[in-house]
Amino acid sequence: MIENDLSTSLSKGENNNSSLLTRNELRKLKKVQLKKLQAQQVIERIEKAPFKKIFSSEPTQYLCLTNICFGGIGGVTTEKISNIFKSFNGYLGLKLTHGKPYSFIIFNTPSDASRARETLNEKPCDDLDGKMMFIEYVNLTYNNFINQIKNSDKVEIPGLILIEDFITVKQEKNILQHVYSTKSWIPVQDRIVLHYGYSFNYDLNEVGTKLSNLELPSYMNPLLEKLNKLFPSMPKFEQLTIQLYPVGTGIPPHMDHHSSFGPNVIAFSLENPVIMEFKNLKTDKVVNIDLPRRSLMMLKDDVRYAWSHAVRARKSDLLENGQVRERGQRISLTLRTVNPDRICKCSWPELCDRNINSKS
Ligand SMILES: O=C(O)CCC(=O)C(=O)O
Repeated sequence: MIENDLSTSLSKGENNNSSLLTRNELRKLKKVQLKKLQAQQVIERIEKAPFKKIFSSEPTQYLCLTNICFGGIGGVTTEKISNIFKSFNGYLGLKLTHGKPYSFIIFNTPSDASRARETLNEKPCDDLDGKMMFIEYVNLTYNNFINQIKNSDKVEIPGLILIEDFITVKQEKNILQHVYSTKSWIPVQDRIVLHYGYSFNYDLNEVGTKLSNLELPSYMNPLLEKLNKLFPSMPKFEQLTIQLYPVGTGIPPHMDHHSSFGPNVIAFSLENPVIMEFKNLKTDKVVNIDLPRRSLMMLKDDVRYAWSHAVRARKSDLLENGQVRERGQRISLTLRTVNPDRICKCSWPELCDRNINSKS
């Protein structure tokens, strides 16, 4: 089936110069076209829609990378892909999908998108270990893709990674069973918390004392294994905080102490979603991000070192589509590494506790 499509597309003259190619070049070209068709067919199958309905032959401002997704070959990350595209004029942002084989790049205008596509499409990419990107224009009438893009392109907080459905339903059930059967909860303001590895000093947002239960609970293992696969260079997490937020409660704006903790802070959301409020401490820009149930949020770079985050204490959240969502009880699991020497070498000295005695 794919071979047939391939011969048709080559004979239709989509590659007009194919008759001038050597046999070796023709073989390579066929291989590339085959991979491209395979990627397209996977999308058609997932979307249950034909290629022509999903993609446009005319440039639009939205590019779809049909064979690139989060955690794919070479450990694709937001940074890797945004580094590739941000040198092009009009680059606005990207949405990597998780669990689906495609991603989106958003440009200001169709001609901006077209310049990037012409440069990168079907060319080996050094930043992706030589892998080629197959790039198509998203059809503006294909709402399933347009909605996914629109939900993501309004704001990008540098360093914030959100992976939906990171935790399976079964894993969530298992974790919740364990968490709810634990007796050693500590009250903090209106919520209750559990600490593993190290305690957490909520007055200073810094690391507390080393605990006797240094091991993280074994129900965390599947999440840690998945994390290691996606981010192989991630160091071992030494501190886990579990928080139970009854409806109406939250956590005040804070930034995890720079010198206590390492460059990556990870928080999982269980049982119910919540809106988290982020504030850029230099510009005061405020951005609300919806953290879905069973998602992973990673804070690194700017958002780790130069933004505060908070869950406002209230009983409902206003969503971007204007709907009000009632809150439900939420459990969060926060993972941190601990800086052994309590020294921070971040690039935000003016916001770093090595320079200011911050009690944020
Ligand atoms: O509830 C959360 O997801 C985040 C908790 C948090 O900000 C923290 O543990 O510092």
